[in-house]
Amino acid sequence: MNVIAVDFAAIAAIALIVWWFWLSHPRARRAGGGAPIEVLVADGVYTPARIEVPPGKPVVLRFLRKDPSPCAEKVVFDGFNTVLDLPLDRTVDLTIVPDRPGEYEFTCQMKMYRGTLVVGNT
Ligand SMILES: [Cu+2]
Repeated sequence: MNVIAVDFAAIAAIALIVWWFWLSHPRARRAGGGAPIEVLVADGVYTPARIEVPPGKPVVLRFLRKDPSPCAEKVVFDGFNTVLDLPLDRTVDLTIVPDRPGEYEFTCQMKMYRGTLVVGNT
């Protein structure tokens, strides 16, 4: 390998690191292009636990429950008057159209597992 090729590889690696740590937002998941947002239910948490969506557009949340605890068998969206049954190891889609900006919690029945749907233009 010649020296210039090595330099390009180093620059690409640095760019990737910069993107990963400063420019991407790994803790919050943002909706885009109408693709389902996958939410994993495992070990007592929803991942991602914070989901950002724009208002006025249908959003598909695709829950996959890997947590055998009975606690995980339902997810409750109080702000949308919705309760969803989550069978183990199967995906369940929930389509909602959040028309008002705000933060909406989703939880298990006993509110031990918690997530937030953030509706806004941020
Ligand atoms: Cu619970």
